Amino acid sequence: MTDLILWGRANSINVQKVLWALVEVGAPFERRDAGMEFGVVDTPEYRKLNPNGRVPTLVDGDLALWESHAIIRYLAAKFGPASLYPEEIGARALVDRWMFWSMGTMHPVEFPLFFHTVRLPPAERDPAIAAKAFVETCERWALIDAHLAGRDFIEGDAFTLADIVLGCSAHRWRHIPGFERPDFPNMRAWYERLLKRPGYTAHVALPLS
Ligand SMILES: N[C@@H](CCC(=O)N[C@@H](CS)C(=O)NCC(=O)O)C(=O)O
Repeated sequence: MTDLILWGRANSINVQKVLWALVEVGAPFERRDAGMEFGVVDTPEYRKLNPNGRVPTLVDGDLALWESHAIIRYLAAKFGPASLYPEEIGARALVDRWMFWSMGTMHPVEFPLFFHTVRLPPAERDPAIAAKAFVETCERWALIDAHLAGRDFIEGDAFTLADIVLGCSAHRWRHIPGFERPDFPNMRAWYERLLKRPGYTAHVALPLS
């Protein structure tokens, strides 16, 4: 069997989602650096795989797939376990809503927070942008904290793709420097549960860079 090839630098949050999912599904893969300081993404060869010139891209034989959430759904469907992305349509829709929420509601505020505290060179960081984004991320984590009351994972007893996409955001948020975070006890307990998963500690729960 040809191993899967994952293109993307290891410190990209969207690459990390795929790396973690690959560990959860137990599929062999090879990761190749691309993006930011590694370049590659503007080459004609890479643009044939992913015309966006972004990472991640997963190559599985003749299939080249981009968009991290499409990729992890593909991995769950192909390799299982079924609990990762439930087949029952209601249960699946509950996971889907968090995957859309993660991209459409959390990402637009976590992105400026991360860039203006960690990713941009210090001279280019704007503390006012970071401060506003921090408040907005707190509002969103408060919602997650309330939702997690009485639940081990985002959608109940079983670990799903919703935990992967939000778990990647949670690690970043909990380690952004320079802010005093509210204590969200349900969110903290869930984060500690995620830290028991080898894919999380290997690929996501790492120093921010
Ligand atoms: N919605 C896309 C976003 C892809 C994206 O913007 N990736 C970022 C990294 S998280 C990227 O390619 N940045 C430019 C680079 O690394 O060169 C996904 O989830 O895959």
